[in-house]
Amino acid sequence: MKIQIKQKPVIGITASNLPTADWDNSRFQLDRDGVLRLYSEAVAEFGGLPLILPMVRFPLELDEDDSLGPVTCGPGTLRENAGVYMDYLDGLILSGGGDVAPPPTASEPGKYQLVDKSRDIWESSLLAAALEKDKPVLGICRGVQLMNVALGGTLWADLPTERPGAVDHAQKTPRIRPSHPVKAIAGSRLAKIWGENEIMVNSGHHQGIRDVAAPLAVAAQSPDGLIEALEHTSARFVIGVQWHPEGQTSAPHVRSLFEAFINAAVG
Ligand SMILES: [Mn+2]
Repeated sequence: MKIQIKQKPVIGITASNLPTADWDNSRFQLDRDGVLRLYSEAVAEFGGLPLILPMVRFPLELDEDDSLGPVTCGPGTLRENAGVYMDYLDGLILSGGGDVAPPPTASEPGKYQLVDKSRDIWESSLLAAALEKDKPVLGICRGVQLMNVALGGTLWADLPTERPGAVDHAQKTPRIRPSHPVKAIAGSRLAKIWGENEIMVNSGHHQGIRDVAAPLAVAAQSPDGLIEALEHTSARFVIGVQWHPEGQTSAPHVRSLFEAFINAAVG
């Protein structure tokens, strides 16, 4: 499908809270929303209008242990504001980043890296709103993990120590280079998007999908049996991949994935 300028779907891309240099030790200087430009460029390349979503700490849903103090915003809870965002957006990308916060039952919470609970709550709210409004969602790396945890699934906290195998999921080479094969599950939506042949993907994750949340289904696996993609079984288009397609946009399987996502966002 060729997208005309007026049809361009607006795709929200979630951001990480990137700490800046600690120059005056104030939260106003420490908080900065950011995401690699590769995500925006991939959306633009396939006909969408990228829009980076700031991680505003809307009130009333802060954790009790949040030490940042009260935040003054306009009306509505974080969940309600996420709903307004999703009314406006045509699609959502849950981007990569640090680990989703460990569950209270985690035996080794020390294995979790760069945890940001505010971001988890914000992205879970956006996902819930997208599902409610049947807007397309593409989860990337952390994004597929967030999707699984938000809907009731679990993660491997640290693949190298908990599930060592033949496949290196934390490649040392740049993310534009693929490093391990992945195969779509026969009959899955992903298999329809790129066929059932093996594809080569990049891999930069130390956590992985363990138990799959009930509304999701396994859509692809690597040769060591690790789950590499999930898709929602009833939503129109909710897919998460464990690799970084935004770093491989010349690969035919990535092109067909982004085209399918953007076309779903057009409606
Ligand atoms: Mn991998």
